[in-house]
Amino acid sequence: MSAHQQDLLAAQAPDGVPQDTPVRAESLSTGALLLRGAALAQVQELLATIAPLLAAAPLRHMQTPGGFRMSVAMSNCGRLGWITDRCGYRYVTHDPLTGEPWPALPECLRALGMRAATAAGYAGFAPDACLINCYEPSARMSLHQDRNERDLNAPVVSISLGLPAVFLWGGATRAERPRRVPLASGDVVVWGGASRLNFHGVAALAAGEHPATGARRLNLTLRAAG
Ligand code: MD3
Ligand code: FE
Repeated sequence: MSAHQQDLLAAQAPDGVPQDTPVRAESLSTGALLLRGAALAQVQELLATIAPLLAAAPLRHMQTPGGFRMSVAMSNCGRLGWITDRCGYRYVTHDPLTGEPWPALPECLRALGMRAATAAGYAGFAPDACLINCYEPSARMSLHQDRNERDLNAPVVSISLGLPAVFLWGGATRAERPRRVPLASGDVVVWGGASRLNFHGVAALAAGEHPATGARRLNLTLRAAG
């Protein structure tokens, strides 16, 4: 990682909190950059920030268009939120569960996403949606593409919190056997460019206890959806 990228990421640490774990950047494929530990200094702050949002827009198990209950529980914050139901996958401005607009995108989350995107070469990233995924042991996400966002030139920034997971990183077609990439709490990944439409998923979460989240993994994905 360049000194410039290091500076951008170091700027995320709140005042007085030393970023004692060095951030290492690892290219997963063209356009996809894994920044291990980039949000480590902010794990508690991020969890405290989203707790009240999840009280207003509770995590829920959505239905796929085919009628299956997703094992991952989801909610959103930001101007737009991603949902799935019997009518399909889409972004909506209001939470169908409460009828209210999704909670606003917290500034610390927007800033983290913009810094990570800039460090990965996507300056000008302006997220307007954040999908919050919650995995309990055995929850998984099968291989899929993210293509509901209007501007597919914008990257997706993902932040992992809590229990570790095995991310499944596939190719441009479903036929390509996915690579298994371990993701830990505080890891940030920026997915864009040539890899933006790659198939991907998450293997069934292994049981465990994490000091910050208990028996759960949360994943936040910042997106430019609208
Ligand atoms: C690569 N979530 O919410 S984050 C999803 O860990 C999703 O909860 C997983 O896949 C999770 O759609 C993986 C990493 C991720 C997110 C979006 C992507 C990777 C991506 C979009 C395009 C390419
Ligand atoms: Fe996805």
